[in-house]
Amino acid sequence: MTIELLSSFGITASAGAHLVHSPIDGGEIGRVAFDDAKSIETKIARSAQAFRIWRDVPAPRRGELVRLFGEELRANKAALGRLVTLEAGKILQEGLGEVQEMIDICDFAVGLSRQLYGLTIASERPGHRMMETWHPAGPVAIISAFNFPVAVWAWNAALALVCGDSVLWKPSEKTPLTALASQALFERAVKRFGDAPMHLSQIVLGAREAGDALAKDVRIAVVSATGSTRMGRELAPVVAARFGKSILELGGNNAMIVTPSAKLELALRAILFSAVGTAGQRCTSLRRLFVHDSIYGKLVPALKTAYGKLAIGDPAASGTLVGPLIDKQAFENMERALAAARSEGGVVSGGGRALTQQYPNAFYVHPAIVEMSEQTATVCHETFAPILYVMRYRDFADAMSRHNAVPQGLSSCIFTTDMQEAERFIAASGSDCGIANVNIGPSGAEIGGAFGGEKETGGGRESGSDSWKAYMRRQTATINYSDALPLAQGIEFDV
Ligand code: UN1
Repeated sequence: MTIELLSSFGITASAGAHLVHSPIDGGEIGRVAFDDAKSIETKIARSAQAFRIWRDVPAPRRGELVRLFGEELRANKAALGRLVTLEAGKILQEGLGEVQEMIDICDFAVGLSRQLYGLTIASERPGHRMMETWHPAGPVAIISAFNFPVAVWAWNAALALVCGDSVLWKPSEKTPLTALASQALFERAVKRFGDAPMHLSQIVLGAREAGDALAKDVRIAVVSATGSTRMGRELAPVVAARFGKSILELGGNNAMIVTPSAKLELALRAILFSAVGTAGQRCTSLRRLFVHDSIYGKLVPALKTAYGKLAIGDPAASGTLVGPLIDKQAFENMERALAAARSEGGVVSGGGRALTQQYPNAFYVHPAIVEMSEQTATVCHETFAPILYVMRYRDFADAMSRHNAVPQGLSSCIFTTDMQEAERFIAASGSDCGIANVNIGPSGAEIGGAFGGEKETGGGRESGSDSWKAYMRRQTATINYSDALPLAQGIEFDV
């Protein structure tokens, strides 16, 4: 199946020292060669060259290339979605959803290509005008993670391309095939477009060293990195040391508060999708649940019953809701977190490996619910697995302060029909996260809003709203159309 799928994109992925495994059964699905220092250097030089040409192409014309790419994605949605399932292990519905997210951001970027607006500003001097122009920033490096192997690249690439930048993509070493397939679709769009510069979008394959090489290089204007807080902590100072710009989308520790007035059936469905969807491997996955004491006895048992009915298995099969974890290490991290939570007094339901007989080389797990009396160190740490820590609360202000008492600040939500609680949650003194939802789970954001978060999440914003500004440089121009030369601030300076 893999070979046929890959060949539909015109790729073979059969040579190279790096083996790619499917998390579905642990089997090998391809081989790729990593770039060495020399080939990375060549690619950066080519990217800089492509940028010099692309920045002068009118933005609406640049949008046309992204429009064509969106068409390729539409035509190949089923195949690319299937490949995402095969390589990242997410269920087919989510694989398709991920490609839809790529299509959506392309549409957004096409519209944006005619709306890269700057301001006209009133000058304090007579016969003068001030204006602000957004210019292309330069080559953009995109470092992406295995869990959204293609959509996160597209968020960045679609915007960067209409903004006049070239892009270099280092995908996770766990998911190079979906990257090669996306690049192949992009090349088809380039061909139809006709006169785009060569090497406008390139892939750099490799592990950490490849990311380092991109972070260090002064020719790369923007480094957009998605991954763990640890990765961001190492990468950001390298980019900052050369005064490059970075867009960081790092760890999350997303919570939900369920209040006495909440519609419990809605909350239950939202909890399920956000806590066990993508096997708990979204940066927006629900990890902490604060339940009001008065409804705890109703909601938590219902949740446990629903967990007991989850279909765990082959993510390509229809009806499956929970696919495998990405690899053995992810499973070990889950085990370690559950053991630590137990030692801190947590009561665990679920957890442990599933389908071991059928898939001895893959890592399927039973999603876990862990009832905690306190928000311990383990709860404050992001474990990329389906573990939901559940805590009781009595007082709303106390729930709010515990909600914010973690190092991460990506996504958050409240289930309530009480207007005061809803407004307090999204007020300045409410959730400290980049995303705050009311009666919606923390995951599955639409592309139209800015995506990202605060604190250890890194502060970057990608995707919708005015996130595009991070891919451009701002220039303030003051034009004097008078016959005099008045100085600002009324300064006199005459000989
Ligand atoms: C990620 O997990 O890195 O909001 C991105 C969501 C998706 C994107 C998640 N649209 O869950």
